[in-house]
Amino acid sequence: MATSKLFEPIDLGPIRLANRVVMAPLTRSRAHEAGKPNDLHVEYYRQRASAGLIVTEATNISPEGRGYAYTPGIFSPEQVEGWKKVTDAVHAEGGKIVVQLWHVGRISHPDLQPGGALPVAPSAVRPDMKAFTEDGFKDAVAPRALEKSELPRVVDDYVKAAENAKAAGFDGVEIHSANGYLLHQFLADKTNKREDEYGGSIENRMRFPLEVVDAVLGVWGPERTGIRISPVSPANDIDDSNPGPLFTAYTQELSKRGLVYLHVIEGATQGDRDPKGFKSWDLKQHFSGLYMANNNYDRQLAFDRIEKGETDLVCFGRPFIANPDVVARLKVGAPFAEGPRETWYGGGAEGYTDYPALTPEEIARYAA
Ligand code: 8OZ
Repeated sequence: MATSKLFEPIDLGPIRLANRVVMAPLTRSRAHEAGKPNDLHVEYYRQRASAGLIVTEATNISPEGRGYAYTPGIFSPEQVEGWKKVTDAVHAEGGKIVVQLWHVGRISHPDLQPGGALPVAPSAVRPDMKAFTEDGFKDAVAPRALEKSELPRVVDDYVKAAENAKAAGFDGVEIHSANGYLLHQFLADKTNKREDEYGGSIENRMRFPLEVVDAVLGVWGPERTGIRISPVSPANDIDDSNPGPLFTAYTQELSKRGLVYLHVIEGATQGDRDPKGFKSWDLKQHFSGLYMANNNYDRQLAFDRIEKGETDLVCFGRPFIANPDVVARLKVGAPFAEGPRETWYGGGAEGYTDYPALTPEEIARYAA
């Protein structure tokens, strides 16, 4: 049985986490009915409540913010009701759970938009990719650039979602500012070509994301608001010509506002942790709250980075798909089961809620 600080409690603002293992936001596309979490979601998250903290799958703040079939939302009363059952189940197991607030921006498709409208983005730059619709994958289209006069309405959608998150019983929220979605599209110069005060300089490109952050802080306060960034992951055709100064400035602004944690996808998702020598963890020195490291962590690396104080929390993603008991397995050094990719997205219980935890006998055997 390993002893590591990874398994010690830590305070996330006013919330005490039982350990420093975080379940990453994982899109699983099982909300088949109007973006409403159902009984399967309740069971799935309940099974995984031994994580110190669960960050839910990315959750649409508005119909416009939706970019993938079968993803859940937090804009309708029915969705709030569905999430309330999830948070109750996690809390009953002694777990903590925050909801990840998501607007995909240009990573959508008219088939997924109200009235078949174009997806919205800072600028009309078409992503080079396919969108996941209810009729399968379709080529992405050029989005419509948001008018400056519309931006307060989008901010208000975040506020309503944040308020709904309170009604749904979450412990806090994580703002999704990563992986090439709306907020990242404003930050990055490949996708932001605006000529008003929301584009151009770093200060201007940060303006809209920070307006969203400030609005969400108005609902939850800094101690219950975290944020996720991915400074150099090429996900969703995003790129910036100079990510170092951009993400340093952004981190400093977030730090000034006292956000409780900074969740960083270090390097390229499922790839290099420091592509082109960019060490995302250097951002920790610019942030006063807790630092949450993510991307391909294994047990040893998690132990090492926590021990050296290089991270405060370690976020595991894929292991949580096929292992509801990630923490117990990490404690005894048991191997992780692998879940086949075919059941990662869509479908029902298969490959979702049917992965067993280790039995007490198995745990004892690994611990010996
Ligand atoms: C995988 C598939 C669909 C969406 C992200 C929300 O990258 C996602 C996502 C991941 O943050």
